[in-house]
Parts: sequence; C-alpha cells; structure tokens
Amino acid sequence: NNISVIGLGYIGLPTAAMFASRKKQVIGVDVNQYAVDTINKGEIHIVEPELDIIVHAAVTEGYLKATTTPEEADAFLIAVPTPFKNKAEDDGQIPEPDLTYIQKASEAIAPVLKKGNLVILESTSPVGATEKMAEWLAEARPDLSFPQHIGEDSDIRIAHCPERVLPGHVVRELVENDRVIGGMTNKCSEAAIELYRIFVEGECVKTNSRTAEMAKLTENSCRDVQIAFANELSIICDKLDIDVWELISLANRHPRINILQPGPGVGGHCIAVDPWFIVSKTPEEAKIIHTARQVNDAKPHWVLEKVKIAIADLMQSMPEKTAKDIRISCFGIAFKADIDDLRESPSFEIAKAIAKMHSAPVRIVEPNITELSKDRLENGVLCELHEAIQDTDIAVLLVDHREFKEIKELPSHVKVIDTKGIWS
Ligand code: SAJ
Repeated sequence: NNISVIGLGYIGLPTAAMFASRKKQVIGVDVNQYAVDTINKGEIHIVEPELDIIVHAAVTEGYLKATTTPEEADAFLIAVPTPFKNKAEDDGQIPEPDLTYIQKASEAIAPVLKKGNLVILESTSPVGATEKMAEWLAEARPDLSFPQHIGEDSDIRIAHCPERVLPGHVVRELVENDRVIGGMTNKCSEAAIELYRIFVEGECVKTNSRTAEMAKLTENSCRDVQIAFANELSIICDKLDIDVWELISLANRHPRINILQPGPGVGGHCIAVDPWFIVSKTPEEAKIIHTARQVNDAKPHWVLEKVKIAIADLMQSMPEKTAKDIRISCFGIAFKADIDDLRESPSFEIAKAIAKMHSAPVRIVEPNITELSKDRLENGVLCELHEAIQDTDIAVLLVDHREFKEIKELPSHVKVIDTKGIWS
C-alpha cells in the first residue's frame, strides 16, 4: 500500500510518520519547499516531542519521502489548514471558514487519482466540507461519467476522519485515541477504518461525513464553552472578592461537577477557531457557542485593564514616581503551559499590549523560548525568571508553566496579577 499525505504540518507530518513507522510507503506532499527539504534530510520543521526520532527513522529506512507535487498512491489523506476568510469579529462580522486549501489539495491530487483510491479529509472542517470536496474532486476529473462521481457507484472512496490529538502528546494520542470515521457511504467508512487500523489502537467508530465534521467541532466548542464558564466565574469572583480557584476546587468536590480553569483567554489553533465554524453555519441557533467565544475573546482585555489599574494604584501610593519608574514583568507568553508555541496566544497578545502602553521596557519571562526578535515584541526584553522576580513592581502571571509553579514566594512589595491561580 502506498499512502500519500497532503499537508505536512502539525497533523499531517506525525500521521505520515506513523504510517511509515508501520512499514508503509508514504509520500508526503507540501507546498512549502523548506518543509519538504527538511523532512527529506530526516529532520522536522515543527516542534512536537518524539516526532523527530520517528521521522528520522522513517526517512533513513526509506518509508517516508516528501515532495511538492502529488504522485499516485492507494490512499490520500488531506491535512491542510482551514483558516478564516475574515478575522474573529474585527469588523463585527462572524468569521467565515476558508476552504481554499482543501480545494487546492483536491485539484492537486485529482490528476493522479485512480479507480479504487481512498481520499480522506482530516482537516477540521465546517459541516458539508467533505461533500464539497467530493464535488471539487469530481469537477477536476471531467473524464469520469455520471454516476461514477457519487454514492456507492463512485470509483473512489471519500471520508472525513477528523484529527483530535493534543499538541505536545500527538505521537501517543494518534495511536491511543478513538477515531470518528465519517464515510460518504458505508463502503467509504469501511475502507477508511481499514487504513487507520494500520496504527490506531483506539476504536474506529463509524458514522457519516456530516456527523463526523460536527463531532470534531462539538468537541472543541464544548471545551470553549466550559472554559468561558470558568472565565466568567473569575470575573464575577473578582468583583465579589472571592478566590475563584478556591471556589472552583470546592464546587468540583460535588460528584457531578467538573469546572475547568480560568485563564488569560483561550489560545491555540483549534478551540478558539472551531466554534466559529458552527456559529457561521447556524448563527441564529448557536447562541451559547457564540457567547462563549465572545467571553473568552474578551478576557485578555479584562486582564489588560487589571494591569492599568495596578499601575495607577502604584503611582498613587508613590507620588514621587512616574509611570516609567514602574517595573512590570510578564510571566509566560506561550498559548498554554509547558509548550513553546506563541501562535494565537492570548498571553502573548497581553504581553505585547502591556509593552506597547508602558513607558519603560517590560520584562518577559518565557522558559520555553530562547529568543524573541524586536519586530515580534517591541519594548519587551526576554529575562531570566529569578532576575525578573527580584526586579519588578508588577508581576503579570500569564501561563502556568512548570517553572512558575515551583516559585513558592515573591518579594512582598510585588503586586501580582495572577491569571492562572498559582501565585495568588
Ligand atoms: N484552557 C483554559 N482552561 C482550561 C483548559 C484550557 O484556559 O481549563 C486554555 C489553554 O490555556 C489554551 C486553550 O484553552 O489557551 C486550549 O488549550 P487545550 O489544552 O484545551 O487544547 P488545544 O488547543 O491544545 O487542543 C485541543 C484539544 N481538544 C479538546 O481537548 C476538546 C485536542 O484534543 C484537539 O485535537 C485540538 O484542540 C485540535 O487540534 O482541534
């Protein structure tokens, strides 16, 4: 069996490597020449624990190669991005998913498709995207005559099998997690299950493509709504002078309650994105899901207001000082604990906003990165943890990194704004 994976990013590359590690011939395809060259050297262009070893072995043993143009294969997995056409509500509009990458990938593989091939869409997609992909594939293969394009009569099999792995644990979760297998028809689901069985040890559960699309969006929307509940509680508790973390741990002692943790906002490329795919499709109906997005997106602004109040309070208590005498340090800028990923990070946005408004350089502590160029963060300087703690008036704790949890005490004069409840 030859397997081709289109899109060699955070999902496509580990998936390709998994098939290759089971001694299948895998051709990875990506438009990014740098990614292709890096993989062909047996190296990786993304950060994910253990992946480097697996890719290196797969390439040196000859099971994995990368290229920029698709070649014939038995199965094709599409794992390309599905971004927005417009950014989240910058203009008051609901963000619309942009399926251009899926369309381009479909058009790219269409010329090499053969009878009996399996095409799987793994990218997180709005409901109906797999059917749309089937149309694009059919349009790009005009030599096929009706009814070879659709249903069980189709000469190819099409399914949606969304990925659901947690960044940082991808290698383990790819193997252990259950998979939702949404075929366009029953035969399509069967063919997809046979493929995933090569490395998946979790259960492969059969459904149709629309339900599979909605299942993935539902999982991440559920988490977004639950985090919004925690974030709303944190704002209510702040107003009522109650420690929200103590409150949540008390409430969670109830046998049927399990509240998540508040934070500076919701980051990453999935949880803050996927709910919009539901909202844009059914804006009238998706009320809680829409509101949760707004609550979580508003949290960084609330944190910034807290910092402004802390600066004003300090200046009032020390009239001899001006704003530029006030030392501010931000602890953590990654999108969640113990990773180095700064993309879509509310903590990074908050740190940038603080640095922009403050008249003195702001110290940034991020144990998981070693450099940060000026154009990414103006008026901010990377700093060692202990130096920042000793030399600050306002400490803004933005990520619950392991290193920060180990800090037991801060100098008494430091005003702490703790968005993760580890220094309060
Ligand atoms: N967060 C909180 N409070 C919490 C939990 C998380 O504020 O109690 C924040 C994090 O700090 C982070 C954001 O939410 O900013 C998202 O983090 P996460 O760990 O919840 O999720 P991701 O984005 O790393 O991965 C999610 C996972 N989805 C679910 O857990 C339902 C993963 O399984 C998916 O595969 C992934 O999205 C994806 O690719 O869709």
